[in-house]
Amino acid sequence: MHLPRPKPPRRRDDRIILHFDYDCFYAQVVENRQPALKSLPLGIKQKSILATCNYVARRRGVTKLMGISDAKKICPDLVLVDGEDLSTFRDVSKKLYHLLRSYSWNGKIERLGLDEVFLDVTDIVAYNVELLNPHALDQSFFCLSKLDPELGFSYDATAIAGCTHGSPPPADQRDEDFSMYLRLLAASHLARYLRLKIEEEGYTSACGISSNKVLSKLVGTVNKPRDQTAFLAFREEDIWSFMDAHNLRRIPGIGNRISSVLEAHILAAAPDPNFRSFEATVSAGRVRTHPDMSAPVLEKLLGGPGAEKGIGEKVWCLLHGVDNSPIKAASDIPTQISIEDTYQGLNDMAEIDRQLRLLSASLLRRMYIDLVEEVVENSASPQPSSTKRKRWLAHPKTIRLTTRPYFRADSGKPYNYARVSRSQQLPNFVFSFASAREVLVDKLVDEVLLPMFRGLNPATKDWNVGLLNVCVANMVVVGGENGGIGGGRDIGAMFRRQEDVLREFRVYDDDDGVDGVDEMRVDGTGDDAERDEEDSDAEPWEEDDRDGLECCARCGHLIPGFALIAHERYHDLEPV
Ligand code: DGT
Ligand code: MG
Repeated sequence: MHLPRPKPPRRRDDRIILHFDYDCFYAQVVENRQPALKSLPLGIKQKSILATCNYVARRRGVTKLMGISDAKKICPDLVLVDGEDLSTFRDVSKKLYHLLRSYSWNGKIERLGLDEVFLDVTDIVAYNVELLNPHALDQSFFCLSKLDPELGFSYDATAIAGCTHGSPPPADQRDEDFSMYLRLLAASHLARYLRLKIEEEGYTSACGISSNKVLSKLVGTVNKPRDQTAFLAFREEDIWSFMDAHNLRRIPGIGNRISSVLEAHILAAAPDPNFRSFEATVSAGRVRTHPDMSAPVLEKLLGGPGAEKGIGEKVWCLLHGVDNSPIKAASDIPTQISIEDTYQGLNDMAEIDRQLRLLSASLLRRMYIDLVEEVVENSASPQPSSTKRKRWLAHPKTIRLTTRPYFRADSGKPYNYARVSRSQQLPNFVFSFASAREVLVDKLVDEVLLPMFRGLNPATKDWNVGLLNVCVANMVVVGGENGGIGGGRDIGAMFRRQEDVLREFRVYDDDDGVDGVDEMRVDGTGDDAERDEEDSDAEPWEEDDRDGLECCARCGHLIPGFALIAHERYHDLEPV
């Protein structure tokens, strides 16, 4: 008996999302510092692999994540530059993010890793479509500010900017598809303008333009480097066939675990828990069209303890190119900061101690970069003067130590095998500006990390340490006296404090490294250098404490949606 095919999920087309991905990012950062490298094949080395390589090297057959020795065989004159220190990449990433953010009206901008940015431009695009004059489309003006009608750029609205995937609806058809087409068209010109702004800073990029994250991210890869693609698919079938053609593992949100379970189901085999690859043997289409496939079946296969709530429905939607996840409002504060390194089996306590001190020093350095700001204080009397003072933007509440034993790469053990973690409250002394950084590092290691290490590894010798990871999390935003608007009347700060109090009661998932932000990217050697969970390949669908909060367009504070109107009224009453 044939069961009826389950209903495909409904898609929403009311948003316009841009997805930017900078070309060979680390390589471009290095090239901008040493322009002579631009014309040479360049590889950025991390331990024994290439984190990335420039397009000159790619044309010679070198690929991202290739082993150094293989790359050298293919391209003997490959120039290798060390990319272990991520700080310059982070700085450039932040600069470009702030540039893009300065064009957002609704503050909905999200960074994914160091070189990808989602921007929800629904509002700015809708405003500009309203401005279009059907009799002079070729002389259109894209307005970048509602307040200043002269701020913007001229463009030709008779055609899409850049490449397209799919075809436009018939011009005589004035229906929903046509209005979607106009919005994509306006968005494509905005995307080109923003890409040029990024190029003025020295960075070329690819961009995808569509109505949700998954489609924008995937369509942006169709024409790269240095190009953009608008997804002109108006019929469901066109979206499905676009999605179907992708390798299952290439669908953002479908990681290794999900992909190996689904693959095993389709091929009627047992899942291989050790399998880690960036390719699956089945296409997304094969899973979507499999005779017994549906959201409930996916839930049965993928759900269970530790799995994300509603995972079956989510994957079913993704397979159909449906993704209603929002672009979260921007925040400068990372959800966690973690530093790790891998070793070939440390057994000497003095060396473990030394490594913990190195990791802690890096961690504190990162905390200072990301969580401390300098504020200028003006005093009027007795003589006008200004002084600079440091302040913490947020205090992480938890510190976590993770260790893993060393196994040879060919041991067949999965990356997270025997990984153990322990968390505790981060002591307040680390926030002291009065003590020297080295003193804080020593105190942190002696009083916190070494006892934690002994708790995790009670044996007195033969620890065989393969990985150490130190992470701070559970950020509590500090509502400084000058940090908010108008001192004590800061509603945003009040809600954030409420959020912080509640956050204390949230369960901190000690295992989130297994399938979440901590998941290693693909090289499979276990040789990843310093990792930064904020900057890692966190999936855009990851849970975030800031869900449900909206960004106030005037002060940038995150406010619960229900309180936004009251908050705006508060601004209206504010003395100018
Ligand atoms: P693209 O976008 O194909 O032109 O090239 P990239 O280099 O921008 O590659 P992408 O966008 O996948 O990643 C951005 C940067 O992140 C890249 O320059 C190096 C780093 N990265 C990406 N994947 C990995 C990985 O699996 N391991 C390590 N260590 N670094 C990675
Ligand atoms: Mg890239």
